[in-house]
Amino acid sequence: MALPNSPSVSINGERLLERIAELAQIGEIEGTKGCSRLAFTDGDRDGRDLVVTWMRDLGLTVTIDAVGNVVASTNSDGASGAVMAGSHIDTVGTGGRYDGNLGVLAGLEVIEATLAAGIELARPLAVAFFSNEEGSRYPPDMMGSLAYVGGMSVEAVLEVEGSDGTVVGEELDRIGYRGSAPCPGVTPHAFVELHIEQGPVLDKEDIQIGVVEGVQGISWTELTLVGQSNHAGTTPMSLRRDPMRVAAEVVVAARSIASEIGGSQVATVGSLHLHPNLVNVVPASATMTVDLRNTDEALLQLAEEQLRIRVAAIAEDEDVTVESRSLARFEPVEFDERVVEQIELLAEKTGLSTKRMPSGAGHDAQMMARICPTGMIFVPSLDGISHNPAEHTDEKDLIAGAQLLSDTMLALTEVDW
Ligand code: HGY
Ligand code: MN
Ligand code: MN
Repeated sequence: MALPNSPSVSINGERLLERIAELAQIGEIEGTKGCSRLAFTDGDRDGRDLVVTWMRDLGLTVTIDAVGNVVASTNSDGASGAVMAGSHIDTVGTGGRYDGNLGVLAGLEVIEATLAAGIELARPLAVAFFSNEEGSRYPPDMMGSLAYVGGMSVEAVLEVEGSDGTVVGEELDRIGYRGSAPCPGVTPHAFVELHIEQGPVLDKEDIQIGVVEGVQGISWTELTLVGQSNHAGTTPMSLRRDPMRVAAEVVVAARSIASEIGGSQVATVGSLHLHPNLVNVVPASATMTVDLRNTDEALLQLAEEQLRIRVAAIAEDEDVTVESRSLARFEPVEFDERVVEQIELLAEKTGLSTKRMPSGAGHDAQMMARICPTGMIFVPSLDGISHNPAEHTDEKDLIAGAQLLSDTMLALTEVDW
């Protein structure tokens, strides 16, 4: 489905790069290019304030919903029926400056360039940033966009307790972003997210654009292992009920499961807390998380089942109890082929090299795909590094991605589904 004469506008790449740099100063991590703006912290609030100011300076209609999702539209009635770009501006604790931020600021740039050129479009344009995409402080990830599409109630979101003991609703009130716009939100005509790949494929294969076909399934589990705290010096090994021994073998088991299943299967133990966490005390308890992902739902379920079986066996052998809590569970998502093809055709028309690929990372687009035709554009991440302050994408790739986002958004204003 090609639209040879769809409207187009040249984005202002310098303005985009300046905004990325200015936003990155908020929560900047000393001595690095990265930033730390965990969801609903003061840094997140300050980042939100800056982007909302840019939105309002453009004369856009800005809505804030009950979980803090922010949508800016060229239509005074809001984003219903608009071609929407978006992503997130919250970061992990050791984040880079492009993860999420690029998609939001590129969407804003497309709108600014289109308004400046005085181009009349058949449909409005909109750009959104969704709350708490990362899920690091408050699980699940993609929390705001999940609520936006009706996958999680506002009430459930507001009562989520974070890893630091704070509660979402109170933090939203504290930073002033518990809005009044309806959630679930209005349905756009289409949604397109520009994002860095965060993996090594495009960089290694020297390809400019990733045409994303879908997002792999995600399973986050928190395990609370309870044994018996005891003296490190006097307790014979045979009498120990040591949750750290169980945790250590769970880490090895998770990696074995990933290598046994192979393919796209990945497994990560990203957080582990011991209590009382003291050098001369056999721990009383260990709390850990296991992140499993696969593009294939059946294989992801197999990985989850294998984890359950092995955790139970190790814990039984150590006489340690296990409490398991699901923090996030999303099945694999496929994007709308009509949007995927549009991105591919426009990239090729521009002379950009492309590769169709799945996304290893979760994204707000995987939620928006539940309510409207959705697609994603990837640009290369140097050495595939992300969720790391050293995250880098070359300026020419950032600008090429934003221009393709613009071409795609404007082309989609002409498409009737
Ligand atoms: O977890 C993820 O994949 C995303 O960064 N929230
Ligand atoms: Mn992201
Ligand atoms: Mn991320």
